[in-house]
Amino acid sequence: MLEELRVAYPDKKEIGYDFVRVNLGKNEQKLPEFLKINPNGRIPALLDNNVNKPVGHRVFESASILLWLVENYDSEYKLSFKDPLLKNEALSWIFFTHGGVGPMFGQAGHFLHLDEKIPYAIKRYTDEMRRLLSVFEDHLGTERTYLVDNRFSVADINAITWVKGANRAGIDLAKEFPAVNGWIERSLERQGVKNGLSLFDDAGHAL
Ligand SMILES: N[C@@H](CCC(=O)N[C@@H](CS)C(=O)NCC(=O)O)C(=O)O
Repeated sequence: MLEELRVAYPDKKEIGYDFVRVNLGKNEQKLPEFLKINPNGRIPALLDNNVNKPVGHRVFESASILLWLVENYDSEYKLSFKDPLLKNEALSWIFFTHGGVGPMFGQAGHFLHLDEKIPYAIKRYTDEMRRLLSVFEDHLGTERTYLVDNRFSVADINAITWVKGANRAGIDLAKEFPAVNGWIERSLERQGVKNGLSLFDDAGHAL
């Protein structure tokens, strides 16, 4: 999101940021100084030093971070919506992704990579991945390029990092979900998305 904002508003100095790597292997996300930013001890988290000076304002939970950024830095609605109906449609997709896609994809990844293979759990969560992907697929169909109003927005940003990882769970997006695949390919062509993703490896770990 920050890289998309930087592309959209190249002259806005306050969009600059420091990317701080948190080593999950060393449990750095549970250290007291990190818990001050996210009391849940998980990444990502944001400390916005442009407000509430000198301490800044903390934001945790990925969707909350994205919404904070568009509400405060997307003054021309280049990645969000002014129209109340479109704004609410975007919120619906953001909640759908945050409450459904994130947790289910996360559980699928957990059970797929566990040394002990538990067939019930793997089937349960990969089936749920497919069900959620089919919701995106049906919505996008042949008419829509992006989730809301046919333009790339915070709703897409919130979803694509999860969805693009479906192939790693053995789901062939191009074959099973062609509309979703087209949406992901279109999104990944964007300079802001490329810049943002260049900070991470394919599995989503910070480089
Ligand atoms: N609902 C949270 C999920 C955050 C989450 O699960 N983060 C993982 C990495 S993707 C994490 O920090 N795991 C380390 C831990 O649980 O200690 C969000 O969207 O921000």
